[in-house]
Amino acid sequence: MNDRLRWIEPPPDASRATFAQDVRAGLEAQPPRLDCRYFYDAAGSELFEAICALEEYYLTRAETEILAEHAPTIAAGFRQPISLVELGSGSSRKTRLLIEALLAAHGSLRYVPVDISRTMLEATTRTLLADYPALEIVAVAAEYEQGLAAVRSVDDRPRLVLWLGSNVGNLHRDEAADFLRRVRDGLAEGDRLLVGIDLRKDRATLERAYDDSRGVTARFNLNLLARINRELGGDFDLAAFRHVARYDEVAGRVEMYLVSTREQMVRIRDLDLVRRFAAGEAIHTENSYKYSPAEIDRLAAAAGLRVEARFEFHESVPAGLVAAQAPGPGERVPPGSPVLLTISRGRAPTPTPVPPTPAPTPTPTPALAPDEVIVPDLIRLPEAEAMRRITASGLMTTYNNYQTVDQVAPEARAFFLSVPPGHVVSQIPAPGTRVKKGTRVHLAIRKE
Ligand code: AVI
Repeated sequence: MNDRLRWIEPPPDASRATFAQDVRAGLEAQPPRLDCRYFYDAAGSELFEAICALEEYYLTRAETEILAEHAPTIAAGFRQPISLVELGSGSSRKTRLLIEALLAAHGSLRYVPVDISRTMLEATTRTLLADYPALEIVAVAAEYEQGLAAVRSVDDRPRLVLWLGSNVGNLHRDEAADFLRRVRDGLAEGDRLLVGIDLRKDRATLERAYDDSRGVTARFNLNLLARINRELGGDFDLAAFRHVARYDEVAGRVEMYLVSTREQMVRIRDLDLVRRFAAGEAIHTENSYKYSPAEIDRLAAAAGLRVEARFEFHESVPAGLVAAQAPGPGERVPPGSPVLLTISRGRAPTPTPVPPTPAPTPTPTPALAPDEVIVPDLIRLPEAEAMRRITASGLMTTYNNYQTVDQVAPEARAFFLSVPPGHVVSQIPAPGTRVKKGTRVHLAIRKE
């Protein structure tokens, strides 16, 4: 027992039942998917820590350097002891920089780490309490939703809410805005929000970061299947699935897949489920969205937030350069405005035109079930021809999205402009994806 530590957590059975339901729904879906929230059991959290230490995974390094540089300034923005709430706290390693700055500024601090890995939280809280005698911890072993409730319940001090590590990137853009709006709704006058967002950048840097040379990210991805084996009595053969990470520059996201290397049957005992995988069939396991500065402004606006300051990391300019600040230093702002600070790496984009993204699965034409088809490659086709091919393939058309160049991130513009107006610039599902007949194919068309 420690009177400086309090726990908030949901009943364990509820989370196991949700895991089982989500795995069933994801594997029965076409194309199959698994939710990236489930990466983080004890083994997955450790693998994620190993990813953060990789040279190729620049995100952690960039954020750490920014915090090292700016933690004292951020702490000085509060005049009294605060609650530091961290959504998705993991090892809290980077957060120590802020914890130290806040303790130095105010003498005491309440830290509210929210993480779905109870094991990781236990280890983290133990060392933090030992290292910082003036620290009080309310540990929330839960998902973000319960974390949000905890944010609201810890309400007798001003709050700084942290959402670091580009965790925002694992939500679709509209989900990210909804989530930030709910965070904002839980904030009171004078509270602040600090969000770590990864900028769009060149494909090579991104694909290296998500498919590292030591295969740590591959093990992290495959651990999801190992977890299903451990917790739900699955019999996935991990050697028969391959890790794939690819950057879709139009959508601005890195997608991760586990691709079946051969035709195989997988049984999951506790779900009473048998699933056939064709050779080349891909399970979609994660999206990691990247943002342009304009997209960050749109995200903040959609969440009812205003960007007060951005700290960008440039590889060529070390240690957390302030690239832009709005409003500028010394400007007056209405008291109590919720604040979004954006931290990122901001490396100059590579201005090379990028060819359309290849399909995640180099499908060696697996035997298709009678109700299945492979999505054709429609990129660069005239809209009418693309629509004709969709219906000819047994798929369905849907409303298309017409884009102008100013709606596209700067990094994707060269590719966008290489496609004639009225032609397809992106499609969902991606070419080569195996889907049920009748699946709707959504196209983005260059408008002008
Ligand atoms: C936790 N999240 C922000 C990481 C990311 O970059 O999307 C998870 C990750 N996936 C592969 N590598 C790291």
